[in-house]
Amino acid sequence: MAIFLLFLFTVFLFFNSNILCHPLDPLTLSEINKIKLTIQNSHFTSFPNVTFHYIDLLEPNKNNVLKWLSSREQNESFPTRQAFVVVRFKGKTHELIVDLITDSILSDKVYNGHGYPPFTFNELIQASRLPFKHPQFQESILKRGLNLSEVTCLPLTTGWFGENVTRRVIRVTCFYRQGTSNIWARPIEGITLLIDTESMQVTKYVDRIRATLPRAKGTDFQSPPRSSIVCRGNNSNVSVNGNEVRWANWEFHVGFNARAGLIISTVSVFDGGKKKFRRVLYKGHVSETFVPYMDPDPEWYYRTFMDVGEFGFGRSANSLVKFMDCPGNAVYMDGYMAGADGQAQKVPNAICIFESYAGNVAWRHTEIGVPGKVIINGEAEVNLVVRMVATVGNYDYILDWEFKKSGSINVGVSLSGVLEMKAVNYTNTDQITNNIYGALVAENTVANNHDHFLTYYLDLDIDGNKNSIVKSKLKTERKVQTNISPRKSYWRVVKETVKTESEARIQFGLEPVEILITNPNKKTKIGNNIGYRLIAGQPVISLLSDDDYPQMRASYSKYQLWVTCYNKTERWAGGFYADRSRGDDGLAVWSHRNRPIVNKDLVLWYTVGFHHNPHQEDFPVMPTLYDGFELRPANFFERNTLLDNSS
Ligand SMILES: *[C@@H]1O[C@H](CO)[C@@H](O)[C@H](O)[C@H]1NC(C)=O
Ligand SMILES: *[C@@H]1O[C@H](CO)[C@@H](O)[C@H](O)[C@H]1NC(C)=O
Ligand SMILES: *[C@@H]1O[C@H](CO)[C@@H](O)[C@H](O)[C@H]1NC(C)=O
Ligand SMILES: *[C@@H]1O[C@H](CO)[C@@H](O)[C@H](O)[C@H]1NC(C)=O
Ligand SMILES: *[C@@H]1O[C@H](CO)[C@@H](O)[C@H](O)[C@H]1NC(C)=O
Ligand SMILES: *[C@@H]1O[C@H](CO)[C@@H](O)[C@H](O)[C@H]1NC(C)=O
Ligand SMILES: *[C@@H]1O[C@H](CO)[C@@H](O)[C@H](O)[C@H]1NC(C)=O
Ligand SMILES: *[C@@H]1O[C@H](CO)[C@@H](O)[C@H](O)[C@H]1NC(C)=O
Ligand SMILES: [Cu+2]
Repeated sequence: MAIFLLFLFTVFLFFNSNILCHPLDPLTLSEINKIKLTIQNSHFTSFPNVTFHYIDLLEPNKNNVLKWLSSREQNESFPTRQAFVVVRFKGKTHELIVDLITDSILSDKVYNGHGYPPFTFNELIQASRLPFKHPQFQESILKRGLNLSEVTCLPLTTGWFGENVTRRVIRVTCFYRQGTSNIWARPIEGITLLIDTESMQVTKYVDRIRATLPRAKGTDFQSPPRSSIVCRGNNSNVSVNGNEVRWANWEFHVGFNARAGLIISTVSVFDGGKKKFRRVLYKGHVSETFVPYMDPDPEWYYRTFMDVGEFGFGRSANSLVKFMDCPGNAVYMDGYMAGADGQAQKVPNAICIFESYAGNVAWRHTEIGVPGKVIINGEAEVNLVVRMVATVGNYDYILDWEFKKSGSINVGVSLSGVLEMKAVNYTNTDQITNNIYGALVAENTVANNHDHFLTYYLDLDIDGNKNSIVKSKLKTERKVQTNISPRKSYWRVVKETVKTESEARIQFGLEPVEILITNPNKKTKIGNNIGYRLIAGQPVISLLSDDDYPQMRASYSKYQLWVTCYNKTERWAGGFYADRSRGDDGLAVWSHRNRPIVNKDLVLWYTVGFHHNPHQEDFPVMPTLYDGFELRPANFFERNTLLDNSS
């Protein structure tokens, strides 16, 4: 959770190299600074007390973007260029729409619903410094025989547990740095600090229990640079023009914002048979994450993070490291966002794009049935990967979008980083008699059980806006005519078009079913509906009970797939104001309207999930663990498109 990564990379620039070429281009550095000025010169008279919590492009309407793209040669000006800004002023949350053509505030609405926008970095830093001035905390550290100068405190969002929320608050938890750079491995257990971030004061202090501080030895993960890196030449044949990427048979737009981080949009694939580009995905990105810990103790129960909404993957984006995060042939893009004061900040190299050859086969065949010949043919698989890495406190999420020449898109995440750990007196699993809510991974160190759910927003437009969802169920059939066949069973495909949003909540792994996103208005030459297939990853859903507060806030995590009708404002699965939310905004609420979804503009919401029951190898730092999903053409092309596009 939460933290200060951005500070390492914050650079203030006074020039702007970005030239806008696409209506979905992220806000540039100079645009962000212009927004700040517009708001500064507005009716917020005491500007220094306005804090910026969110700034993002307010996208033009989808139809206008699509119209612009289809006639871009004739039309230079964008449909609109506006920003959506959330500021806090005198204890209230204001939602502003700022027009970037006229430099004016088009609207200013006070938000009175549940939940709050993300904390600013300043708030997080101030909160994490407060314990050091608190006499009871100093005493607690002294009592434990520790040196206050070696203590690091970190802010954690506190969730919602049925209370009437009137103030923004945050928790702070502390660690002992001495002898290690892996601060998470030396938690100072038993202390709870609650901080009112409006007044910046400690409002609750509890020192409840003590546990042996885990030792520093063996916790460090720093190591000399590896020499095993294979440097390949500059063989990427990817064309990056502004934020637009063209590679092999693909063209798409790469965006970035503070909340989602990497955003892929207006994706089209070239059809070598039809000799034209065809649309696949209007927009895709991580919409929300949900990371609930499975420990009901007072120091732990509230750890039920929704990192994207409470903090932001973009705000947690790393400057990618060549040869570690991305190979030598990668090209990079920067990311821009606003600080608490509204000033633009840059994350250099926030995104990398590279051709990837992992030694795999795209297709092959050996034919020996042709008399007098042995025919061997095939193709090596070379893909294009777009990547960003978000480090949200202890965890690192490596987010990949991989485009294949076959027409498939692989989307996935590799988890790495450091576990959240709890200090205990146990030094051996044999001593444990009570429930420790996790696993002993080192002496005096429990790594708590938890989940990771990453919910993707996928506005698919398969060969056009209007799509349907078809379940292809595989049913075992026993009605075999025994007079003509000795077989007793086989499976056949039973296709069902999903009619409504409620029918489209799908839990994988219960029955053999393929999910197709079809365009019911278009068929292949031989009469099949044009479509794409969703190939799901591990079937993982939340196991919390429905009436548990974190589950109410992230109720969408009960199903791995949801489908809703496209609505421009319905984008953040956990609701826009995720901090201290109550689950009254978000995917589950929208889906309960139960709109018809046949031949409509549809949005898929797919959750990549992990139940993380830790093991010793995850300590002191975790080797990557991958899961994801594939969007694969299904009667989209007339045949294997690799044959039509091969050079
Ligand atoms: C800003 O807030 C601080 C603390 O709440 C207050 O003391 C100060 O007067 C405010 N400044 C303005 C210009 O309103
Ligand atoms: C150009 O874009 C503007 C603004 O969206 C629109 O009003 C106009 O009709 C467009 N012109 C053409 C030729 O597409
Ligand atoms: C406490 O830690 C600081 C910083 O590492 C060090 O300079 C100081 O000597 C330590 N104090 C004691 C009493 O060990
Ligand atoms: C929240 O406020 C309502 C209305 O003021 C009150 O009825 C309710 O008891 C309060 N709940 C809690 C948990 O304080
Ligand atoms: C851990 O051991 C210390 C010292 O024996 C004791 O004071 C403390 O209560 C123990 N903590 C727990 C949680 O049992
Ligand atoms: C490799 O690619 C980088 C980034 O596009 C470019 O700056 C560099 O000149 C290229 N080097 C060679 C040897 O082509
Ligand atoms: C690189 O891409 C361009 C345009 O897509 C294409 O014309 C060219 O043949 C490609 N070169 C290689 C070596 O693949
Ligand atoms: C779009 O979604 C918002 C938020 O859920 C809702 O208020 C609005 O009524 C929806 N619009 C339509 C046309 O359904
Ligand atoms: Cu984990």
